[in-house]
Amino acid sequence: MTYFKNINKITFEGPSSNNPLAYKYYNPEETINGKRMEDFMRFAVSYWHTFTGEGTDPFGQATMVRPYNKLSGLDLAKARVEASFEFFEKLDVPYFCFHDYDIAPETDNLSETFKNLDAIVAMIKDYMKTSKTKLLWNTANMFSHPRWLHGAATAPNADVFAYAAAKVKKGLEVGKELGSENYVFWGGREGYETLLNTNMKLELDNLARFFHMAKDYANEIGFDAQFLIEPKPKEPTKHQYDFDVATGMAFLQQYGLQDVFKFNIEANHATLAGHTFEHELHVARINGMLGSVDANQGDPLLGWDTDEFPTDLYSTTLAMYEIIKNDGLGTGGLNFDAKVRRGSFDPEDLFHAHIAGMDAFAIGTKVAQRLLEDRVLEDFIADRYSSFTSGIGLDIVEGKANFHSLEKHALGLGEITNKSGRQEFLKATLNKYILEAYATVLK
Ligand code: XLS
Ligand code: CA
Ligand code: CA
Repeated sequence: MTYFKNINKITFEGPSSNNPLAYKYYNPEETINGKRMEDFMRFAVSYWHTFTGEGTDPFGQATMVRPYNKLSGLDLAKARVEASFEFFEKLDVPYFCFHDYDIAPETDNLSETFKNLDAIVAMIKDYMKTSKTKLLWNTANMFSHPRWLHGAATAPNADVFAYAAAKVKKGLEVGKELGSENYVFWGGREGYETLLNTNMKLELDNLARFFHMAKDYANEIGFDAQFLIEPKPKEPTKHQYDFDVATGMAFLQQYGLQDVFKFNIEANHATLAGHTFEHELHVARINGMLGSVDANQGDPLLGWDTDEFPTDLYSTTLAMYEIIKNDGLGTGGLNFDAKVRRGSFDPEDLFHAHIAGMDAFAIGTKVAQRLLEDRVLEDFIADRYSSFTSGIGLDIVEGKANFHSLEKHALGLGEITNKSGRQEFLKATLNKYILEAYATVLK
């Protein structure tokens, strides 16, 4: 059966194309940083928003028109698999991601849930034999069902902890079966609402115990995927334990897990934490912990996780600047953890949304690559810190200075002269590069 009937394979037609169902800037064959764009960007479709999401919000019912809407249970799950592989092929996308709960129905009986999962995983494996689309990461949904209302690995109830362990154990087996390149741990409800009823120390100790057990089991079964923590500051709990990259790093170091994990950084989670997307990417990068990216964007007027498709070229440019400086994402990729708006309910909107996101990142990549080639920010920053390359500055950096030598230096100084940070000039330069990229691309 064909699910997306009026849509042909999406191809690169270039910026002058007026075909809405074509890539204008994303050319999988073009070279970025010595790699084909497809291999460098490693775009992924997220199963939950694209195939499982129904368009509900706290005030309204489902709006999405989908060809499999009338089905339920395992029939629905199977139809979604068929539709998803048709979608991957038509979009020509190299990766996808899912939660266990997205692909197969959960019941109140764990063995039954596992059986459902086995049936769908077998079907996906079959499809993957003839598809180019691979699994970027899988994860376990431990936040939707009421059993997780107080958390999973940080729940105050040991039975819930055990249930969570069983789910992740299965998730690691599924990841291995499907050749997943990463395994994601997003905090879900791992956080708290009020200290009046919370033993934070025990909850954090338990979370670390859980992660160690997960790694032990992955090693035991020979599943060598990169483990990723996905920080988020709030929502669903008021205080999420994996607030941001810096908080996550402190936790990993405290519990001896720093070599086990890298970070999966989501744009909308960064802004919820009061950071920019590029701040989170930068903190992870300079610490060698940038693993993968959930590519989306929030809405500055709304204070929650809106998971919009990324179209802001400043954001994609500055994100790709970090990613190119990181020499790509290794086993990670750019996963569209993004959903079409409630009002964009046609199946065709799923294509428009992904095309918009992929083109926005392709433009960002081109601009970032030029900025780096011309060493626009690099040279400016090097000059700004040049006082640390000789004299007393070099002594500081090389560990040769102490408070005696620094006092002596300071006493010999006249008035100190500072240099301008030239922020407005640099922003104008960024504008120039974005506009020039268009001009070159368009000519
Ligand atoms: C929710 C998260 C979630 C993770 C995977 O806000 O983004 O979807 O990416 O569990
Ligand atoms: Ca995410
Ligand atoms: Ca999100």
